[in-house]
Amino acid sequence: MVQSTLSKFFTAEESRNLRSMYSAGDLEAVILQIKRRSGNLDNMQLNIAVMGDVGSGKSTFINAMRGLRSEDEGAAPTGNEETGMEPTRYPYRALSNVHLWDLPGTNSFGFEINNYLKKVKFESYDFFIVVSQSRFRENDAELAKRIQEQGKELYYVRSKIDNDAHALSMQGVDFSEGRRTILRDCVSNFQSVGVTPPAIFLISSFDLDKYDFPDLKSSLVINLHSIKSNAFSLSLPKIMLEIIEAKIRMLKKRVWLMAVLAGALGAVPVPMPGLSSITGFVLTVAGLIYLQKQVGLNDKFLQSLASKVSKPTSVLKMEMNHRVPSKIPPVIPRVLLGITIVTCMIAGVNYSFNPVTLSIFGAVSSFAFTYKSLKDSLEDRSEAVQQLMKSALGSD
Ligand SMILES: Nc1nc2c(ncn2[C@@H]2O[C@H](COP(=O)(O)OP(=O)(O)OP(=O)(O)O)[C@@H](O)[C@H]2O)c(=O)[nH]1
Ligand SMILES: [Mg+2]
Repeated sequence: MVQSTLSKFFTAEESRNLRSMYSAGDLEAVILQIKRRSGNLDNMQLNIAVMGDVGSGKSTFINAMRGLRSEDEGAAPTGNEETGMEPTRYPYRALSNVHLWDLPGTNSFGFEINNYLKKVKFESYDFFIVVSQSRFRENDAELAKRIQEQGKELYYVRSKIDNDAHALSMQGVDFSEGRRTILRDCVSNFQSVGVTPPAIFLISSFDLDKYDFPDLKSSLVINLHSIKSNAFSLSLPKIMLEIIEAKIRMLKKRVWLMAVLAGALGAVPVPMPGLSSITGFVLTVAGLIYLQKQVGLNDKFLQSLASKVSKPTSVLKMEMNHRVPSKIPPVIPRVLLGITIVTCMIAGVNYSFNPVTLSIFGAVSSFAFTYKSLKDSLEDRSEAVQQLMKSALGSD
């Protein structure tokens, strides 16, 4: 369904170039190219999820947005027509590269919200329109909460307001008075569950010139740029991950090979206790230096990048939320010490141990030590690259 994050912002050729620039070790060029793109998001595809309970009026709303009636060709099926259990995409031609996704009703798969969110791939949408009819529902609040937790925004749409208007007039209540009451009620319901009240629109999908329907459409146009920018910022770690993943996969294989080599060296019977650990340690340090070069994070690089993105190096480092992984992680000396002690103990207390047992111990401990240290370091570094991207391109 929804495309990969990288291809949402870059063409296939640009994506290939970004990956090959990173493989060639030019992390700075990758970051600067992505920064350039952040200034021009016109071609970005924006996915708007239209959510809400079964029958709340989602499909009719999408048709209304697209200027279609239910019976028109290409319109979303509405009412009693069979509605799919898969999200369906409809182009919103009034805004280029914007798609409206008709999602199954929130209660379509039972009432377990996590199950529902997983099924509809909730995280893949950039913006949300939650459609609700006749009264505020628990599900609306829960959805809004989940959306805001992702750092994304939503519009809250009270649909079928023509029915409310009719009911109000039957009771002799002025619509603007009723409208105020509905809005107040929505706001206080959101607040009572700790949700910042979103923009609220009272609409009828049958009266497109009335109520808040025109307002909703123009708000979308006005906010489009900020919605796109927010989506782009939130996507930066994922974009970076997609760029670096091929190289990280390759490096994982190398980590494995280095660990096997350390294990093989550790198996060689040596007269001096602890020597196999030292061999493993030396190999691990060599591996760490290699990973540092390959992943491309060091002080010199950070200084150069900081000047290009106009941010102090210290801020970049801090926001990376990681130590600059140019030093040996503090856990290594401790692990090494532990291994040495254990080796010494085994060798010292049971000096008459059979050499095969000692070889097996040396091989396993060297392998495990090297593998764990390098794997952790690689994971740290790849996460640091993602954080760095966010920090280098994020606003202050
Ligand atoms: N009066 C009135 N009826 C509406 C409005 N919007 C939708 N309806 C009716 O409400 C019923 C359900 O509308 P749908 O658009 O199919 O609702 P849905 O949320 O897509 O339903 P599911 O796909 O089954 O979850 C239909 O009979 C629509 O004609 C509206 O603005 N006013
Ligand atoms: Mg529907």
